[in-house]
Amino acid sequence: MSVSSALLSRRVAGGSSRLWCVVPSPRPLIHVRSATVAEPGRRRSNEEQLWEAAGYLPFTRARIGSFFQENPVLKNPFVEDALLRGYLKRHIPQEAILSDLCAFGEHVAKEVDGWGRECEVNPPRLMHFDPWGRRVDHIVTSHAWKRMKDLSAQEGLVAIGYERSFGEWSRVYQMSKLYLFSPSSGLYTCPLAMTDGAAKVIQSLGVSRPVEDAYSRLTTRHPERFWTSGQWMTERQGGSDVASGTETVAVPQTDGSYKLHGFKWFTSATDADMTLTLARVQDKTGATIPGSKGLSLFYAEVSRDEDGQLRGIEVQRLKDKLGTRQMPTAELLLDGLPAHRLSEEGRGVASIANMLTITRIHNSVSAAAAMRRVLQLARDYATRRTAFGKLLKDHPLHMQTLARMEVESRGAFLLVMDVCRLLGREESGVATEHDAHLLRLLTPVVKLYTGKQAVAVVSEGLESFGGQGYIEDTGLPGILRDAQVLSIWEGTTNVLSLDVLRCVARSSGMVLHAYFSHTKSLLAGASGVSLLAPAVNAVGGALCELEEFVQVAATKAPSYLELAARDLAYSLARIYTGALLIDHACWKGASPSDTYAALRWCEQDLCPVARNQRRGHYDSNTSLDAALVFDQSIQG
Ligand code: UCC
Repeated sequence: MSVSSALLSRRVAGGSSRLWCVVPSPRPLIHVRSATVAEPGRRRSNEEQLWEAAGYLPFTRARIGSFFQENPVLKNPFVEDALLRGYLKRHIPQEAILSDLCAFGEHVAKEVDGWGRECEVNPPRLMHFDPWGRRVDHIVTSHAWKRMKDLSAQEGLVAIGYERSFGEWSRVYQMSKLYLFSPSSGLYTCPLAMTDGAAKVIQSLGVSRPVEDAYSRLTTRHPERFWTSGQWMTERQGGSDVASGTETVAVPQTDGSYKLHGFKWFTSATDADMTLTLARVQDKTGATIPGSKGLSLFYAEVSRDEDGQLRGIEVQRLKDKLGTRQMPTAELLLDGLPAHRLSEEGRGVASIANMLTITRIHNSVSAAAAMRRVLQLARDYATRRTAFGKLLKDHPLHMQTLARMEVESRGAFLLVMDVCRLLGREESGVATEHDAHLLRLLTPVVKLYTGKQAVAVVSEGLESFGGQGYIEDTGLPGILRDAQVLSIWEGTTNVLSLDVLRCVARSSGMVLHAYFSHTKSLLAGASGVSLLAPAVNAVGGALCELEEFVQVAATKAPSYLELAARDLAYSLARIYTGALLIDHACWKGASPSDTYAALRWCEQDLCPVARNQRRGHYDSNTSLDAALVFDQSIQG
């Protein structure tokens, strides 16, 4: 058989004939690295000898080809992020902040990202027993995980929010830093979120004994003093329904302290130094009060006795999770854990709510950061990867896909930063009542919306690397795995949608009033900008629809609003984000891309709740929904 006929006989069904119509002088399809030396002891086939005689080398004989795809390179995430730099230049043009973020971004790209990877490949493990059979319950973490703790203290990743050196903008500064850190942090942002939340709770309840020292440790910049905190809320019965699912009891001690007995089912970053947790105080007969009114907030330190055993805690096992594998998550048996009550009896949920606000904001920062990271890598890759004769960046369809991700990512960033701005105003004492209402409403909204967006954008981002996006040691699949948790922990999408309804009801609609008036004021600033007119009209129209929806919904039964809750939350997020994008595009330092992003965002259905209301989705179709979900019937 001739070389050419041998090649032709290997033609693949449906393959491009271009490759095969070079007969009678076939060219190697791909350059091969030197493969001229036969492996010792192996005779060359006739076909191979023919190839050699013709001066070509068969790729099939080569050990490796000469082509290697350049990998995407992580560059300084601060320098690479035009929106972040623009936002900060607009609101806090302080040299100290900008230079700190730039230097930190460089450190993240050059070194910290590698530690994050190390956390992923060396996940924590639980050492239940020592070699002599003693129960020790040691959670063994990687060297990189420990370095993250020191780095977090040194960089002030929690402290900045409490030092308040930049007044009402301190939270924006802190969260910008966490935004740079998060995708490279090996999930260390999780313990930092809870640490920040614990500091906030302690501050709101009063920094006094027994938590004075703890507070100073949570907010210090000294690594040797720095503590992280846990947030042990979840029990087997109570993931979302904490109020009725919490079984842990607190037994009063004669010195005024308590001992906790219960089982915490899902405790994140369990190597923490202390925790805040909920339990029911037992009376003298051992009875407790059920529901939310029976829950109190407790502070406990995680410590060991002289024999090296954990005081009052047994680590049952570490969780085997889809993602966040870098971080120890455990099931804990509390068996007489010494604790102090921080809240009044029965005010546990209300007191820990501050922690929920903070961790939900951190969650949103991580979501926006995950989107930004996958985009940074994807756009770098688009300048390195050639397909169909040109770089990916020169394929308009590829660029359209990345641009759509960019719009989502920009919207998420502005929404997150606006909530951080409101938090900073509240904490520095300059917030109006209107700001406080907005913060309460937008916290569940930003968490639920960015959590969902992150999964969609990161998933799309992986696809932009083709098959490599699915290969574990590129580090890309981990971004998707870790994004998936963002819509689950700290309240699922539906639980947070119900929280939106809760705050509307508890404020007698004042949170919505603040929302409408602030969104209108953002739009008013853009009224004379003709380029933005389509976006302004779209947001203005959607806002009217939303107001009409609210008026109608106010006359309906609670079940109507409950069915509308998710669509309502999405509408609140999309409309407000549209207004923020418009507002940012009006800033004097804005770029044409800021205008383009605003226009693109506002092309989507900004008010799905009005659309679905008109379709009658909230009337009485629960039974039809259930019938569809459980459908077993075949007609005819
Ligand atoms: O722990 C977890 C993982 C930790 C990892 C953290 C890292 C995250 C960031 C990482 C970045 C990488 S996950 C477990 C988290 N669990 C949840 O999120 C629970 C979800 N369930 C809820 O949110 C529920 O809605 C509950 C538990 C709040 C419902 O409880 P109740 O008792 O039924 O709620 P009530 O009765 O409506 O509210 C009781 C009080 C009220 O105050 P008062 O009595 O003064 O009127 C409410 O106004 O609590 C107040 N309250 C709130 N206040 C309730 N929710 C809030 C809130 N969100 N903000 C302010």
